[in-house]
Amino acid sequence: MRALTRRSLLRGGAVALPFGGLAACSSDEERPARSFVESDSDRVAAAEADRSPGPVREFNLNAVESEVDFGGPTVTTWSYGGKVPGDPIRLSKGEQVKATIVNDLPDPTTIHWHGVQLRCDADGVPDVTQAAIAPGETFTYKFTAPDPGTYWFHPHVGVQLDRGLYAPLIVEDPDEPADWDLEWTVVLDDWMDGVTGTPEDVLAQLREGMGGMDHGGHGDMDMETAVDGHTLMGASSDILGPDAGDVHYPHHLVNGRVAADPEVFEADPGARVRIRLINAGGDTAYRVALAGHRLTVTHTDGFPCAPVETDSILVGMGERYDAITTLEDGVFALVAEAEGKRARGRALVRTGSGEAPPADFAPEELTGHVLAYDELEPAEGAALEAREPDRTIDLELVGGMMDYDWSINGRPHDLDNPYAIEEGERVRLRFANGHDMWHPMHLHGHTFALADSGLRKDTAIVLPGQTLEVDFDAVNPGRWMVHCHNVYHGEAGMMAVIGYRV
Ligand SMILES: [Cu+2]
Repeated sequence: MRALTRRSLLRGGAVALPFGGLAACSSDEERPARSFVESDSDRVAAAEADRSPGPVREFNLNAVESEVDFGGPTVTTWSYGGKVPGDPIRLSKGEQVKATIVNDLPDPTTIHWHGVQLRCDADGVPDVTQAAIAPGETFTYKFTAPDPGTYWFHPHVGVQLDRGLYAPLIVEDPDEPADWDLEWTVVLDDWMDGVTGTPEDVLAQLREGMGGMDHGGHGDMDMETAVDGHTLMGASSDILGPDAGDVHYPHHLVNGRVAADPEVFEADPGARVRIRLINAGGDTAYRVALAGHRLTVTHTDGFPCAPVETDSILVGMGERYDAITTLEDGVFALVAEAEGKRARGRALVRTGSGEAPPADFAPEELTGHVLAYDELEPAEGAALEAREPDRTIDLELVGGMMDYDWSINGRPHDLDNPYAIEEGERVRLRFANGHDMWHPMHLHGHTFALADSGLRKDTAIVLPGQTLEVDFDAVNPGRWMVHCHNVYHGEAGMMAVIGYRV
């Protein structure tokens, strides 16, 4: 599909090609790759200098294949340091991450620092911002983390994300008045690796397409789900639509533990806890609730919002929410329901004596109020300045399960023909989804604002039939991925690049 690109031709010296001479280049938005800011350019270095890089904090990461115990099931998988999730990286805003990774995996890998407005050459996208790190090799990422918040990191190679290669990245704000006593980072993940197969097996089956199968899920929301190999059919959701997910996962992990042997968060009754929710899943949105509690949402994708109370929060892949709650006295389940998939993961909160609820316990808050984007607005100081867009880029989300041919604008995985923007512009992305599958769309290197409300996010759910507009300020030169964070949709082709013109 990507046999010979214009970029590779140009690099190979065949510079005499006329514009428009290749079938792939039909729009005036498209230019040879050399017209765009390179990730190792002076412009990228200058943008980094503008961040006034603070003290350097060093971290060592080792991507390894090893056995990992989920509290019952033990699997052989890939992770950072043999732990799932990997150890969190914590630092203060303005400090520099210096993270050295040793790749002891059998395959090349990279690290993408999800949500961080970082220098482009540290963004971890193979063939766009760096060469992938070969097995046995070492690579050092060094970047300033300018904005406080809840972020995370994972590879950007193939479907490696759907193994155990993920960990939180927490950027603290020393100036933030702490309205809580304790913090609890809660990482959600759908798990199949080493149990029913590998993510590569899953992708291979999905790519066979569903032309011969009844995909189901149309209409009847009470329909049972059905499993065929790695494929799950009939996962319908009253929020996400008739197809909430397509992959069958035997486990849903909360902080690397199965529901039968969950993590227990211990605290005193009355403690105020800041929960940092991260969805590291490959194909599962999670509806999260804490039994017996309401949650006050304070941050979306790292950035503060005006606080809103809710019973539960739906978290798409790649999204993060911070929520505060005051703990009651007893034992409570924090449940992550795999939306539409009739399966759950959980952790427990223990502040007093009492029996833990059974592993399949479903808190009533799960069927209470689910937070929606349109209830949220940015906190004071977190909003983008009011401004009309200088440029709008239309990104049509196309494809389907029949041929598993996901793409943006019908150009699967087209990384060599960036959508052009100019530094200093206010850019609007218009995601148009005319199909019955939802997509969590992620932009690298920027935190956009939903055009309707101004809510700051870097990953936003685009519902079936919805057109979602998001705005960002082009203040971070380089080449930046915009893609679906369903790892199988992304790898199948729902990925593009936005490039700053030189
Ligand atoms: Cu998608």
